[in-house]
Amino acid sequence: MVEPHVVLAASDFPIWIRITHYLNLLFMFLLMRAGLQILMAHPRLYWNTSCKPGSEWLKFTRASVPTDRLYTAMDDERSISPWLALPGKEELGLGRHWHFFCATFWMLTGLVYVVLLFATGEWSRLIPTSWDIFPRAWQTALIYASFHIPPASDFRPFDPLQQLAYAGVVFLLAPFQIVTAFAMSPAVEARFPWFVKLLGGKQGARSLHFIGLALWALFGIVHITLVFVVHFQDNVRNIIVGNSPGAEQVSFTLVLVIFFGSFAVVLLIAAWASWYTLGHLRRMQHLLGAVVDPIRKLSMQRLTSKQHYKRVSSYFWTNGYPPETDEYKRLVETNFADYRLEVSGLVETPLSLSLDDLRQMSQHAQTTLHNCIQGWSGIAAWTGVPLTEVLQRCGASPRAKYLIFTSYQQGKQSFPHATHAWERPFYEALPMDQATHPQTILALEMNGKPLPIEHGAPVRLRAETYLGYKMVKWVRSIELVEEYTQFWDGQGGFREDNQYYGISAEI
Ligand SMILES: Nc1nc2c(c(=O)[nH]1)N[C@H]1C(S)=C(S)[C@@H](COP(=O)(O)O)O[C@H]1N2
Ligand SMILES: [Mo]
Repeated sequence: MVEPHVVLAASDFPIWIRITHYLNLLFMFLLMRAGLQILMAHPRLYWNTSCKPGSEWLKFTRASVPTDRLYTAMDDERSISPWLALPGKEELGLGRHWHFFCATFWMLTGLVYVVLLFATGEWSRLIPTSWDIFPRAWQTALIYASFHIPPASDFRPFDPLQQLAYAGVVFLLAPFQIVTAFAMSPAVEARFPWFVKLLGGKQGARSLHFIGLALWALFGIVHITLVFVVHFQDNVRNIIVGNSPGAEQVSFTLVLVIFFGSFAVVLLIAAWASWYTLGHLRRMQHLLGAVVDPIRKLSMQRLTSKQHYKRVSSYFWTNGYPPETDEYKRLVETNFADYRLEVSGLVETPLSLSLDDLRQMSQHAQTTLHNCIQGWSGIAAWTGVPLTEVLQRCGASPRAKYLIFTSYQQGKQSFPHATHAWERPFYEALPMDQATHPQTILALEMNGKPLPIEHGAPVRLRAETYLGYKMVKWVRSIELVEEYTQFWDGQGGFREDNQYYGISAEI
C-alpha cells in the first residue's frame, strides 16, 4: 500500500510540471524539425566511419554516387521543404543554429523538471519502487491490446504501462539523445576517442541519434493519441489546470480552448521560425549564434585532439572541386615546383616557403577522424608541418589572434549556389589557440602519399578538433591578423559568409 499523502502528492499536476511539459513539447518539436534539416545535408546513415556509398543502412535520397567523375558531398545534399524542416531548403548552417539553440533550452527545461521532480518528492510518480510494476504493466498492455481502456482508478496518476513509458523517456531516451549528440561533436571526439568508440564510432552515434529521434516521434504519436482516446476529459484537465482543489471549477470549455490554443501556438512558432529565418539568414545566424557560441567556448574551446587511430578509411568523401584557375593548373603541371606558401601580416619576418622548405621542417604524422559539418566522416593518416613551427619561424606577434588561410580555389568550386561569391577565394579564419594545438598541421601527405589534388594538393590545413569546413585545402597564404571582420563578409570564413555556418566549428 502507498501512503495516503504520497497518493495525493503524486496525483496532482503542479504548475511547474504543466509548464515544463509544454516547453518540452515546443523545444522538441523545433529540435526534430531542425534535426531533419541536418539529416538532409547528408541523407545517408551508416554503421561504419568511412561512409562508403552503398554501405548505408538507411538513406533518404535516390541519388547514387557516380564513380566516373568527382562528386562532392555537397552535390549529395538534399533540399527539404520548410513545412517539414527548420528552416528548410538547404540551410544546413541555420538548421544547426536552431538545433543547438533549442537543445540548450530543451536541456535547461529538462534540468529544471528533474530537479523539481526530486525536490518535491514527485519522482515517485515516474520511478517504479517495486518490481511488480512489470507484471502490472503487462496486464495494462493486454487491456490495450484487446482494444479496451483501463478504468480511471488505474491512473495513480499514471497506469503502470504509462509510468514505465514516461520513466523510460525521461530517464533513458532523453539522456541517450544527449549522449549520442555529444558523441558527434568533433572536439569531443578528438579529445575522447574512446567515448565515441563505445557508441560504435561517429556514424554509430549519428545512427543511434536518429533512432532516438524515431523513438521520440513514436512516443509522441502514441502519447498524443492516447491523451485523446483514454479518459480525454481527465487528461486535458490535468495537462492544463491540474487537479488540485479548486481546479475543477474551471469550465471544460475554457480548458479545451487553452489546450488546442497552446498546440496552435507551437505550430505558429514553428512556422514563423522557418519563415523568418529564411527571410533573415544573416540576422538569425547572429542571434542564435550569440546563445550557442558562449556555451561552446566555455565547454569545448580548451579540448585538444588526442587521436591515434590504427586504420584508415577505405573511402573518403570530398568537398569542394579543385581550383580551376590557370595559375593553379600551371602549378600542377610543374608538380608544384613553383609553389610558395606566403606567410604575412602580424609577423616579424614574412615567409615564402616552397614545398621543399616545408618538407625540410619537422614533420608530424597523425591518423585522425575527419568530420564534415554535413555528417559524413572518414579516417586518414596525415603528415605535415606543425603549425607552431611556421609560427615560430615567422615570429608571430602577440597581437595576432587569427590566422586567415586563403585557398587557390574560388567560390565557384566550393559552393556553386553562391553566384555572387564565385570569384571570391575560399578562406577560413583559425583562432590562434587552435593553431597551437598539437595536432594542428599543414598536411603535405595523406595516407603516406603526397596529397591528392581533390584533397588539397599541395598543402592543406588539419585542425583536428574542428569540423571539416575550417580545414582549407589548396592553401595559398596565411595572414596573421587581430580580427577577421575585414575579410569579405566578415563572418570568419567562406562558409560562414555564404552558407551561414556558425563559427563554433567544435560542434
Ligand atoms: N579550399 C577549400 N577548402 C575546403 C573546402 C572547399 O570547398 N575549398 N571544403 C571544406 C569542407 S566543407 C570539408 S568537409 C573538407 C573536405 O576535405 P576533403 O575533400 O579532403 O575530404 O575540406 C574543407 N576545405
Ligand atoms: Mo564540410
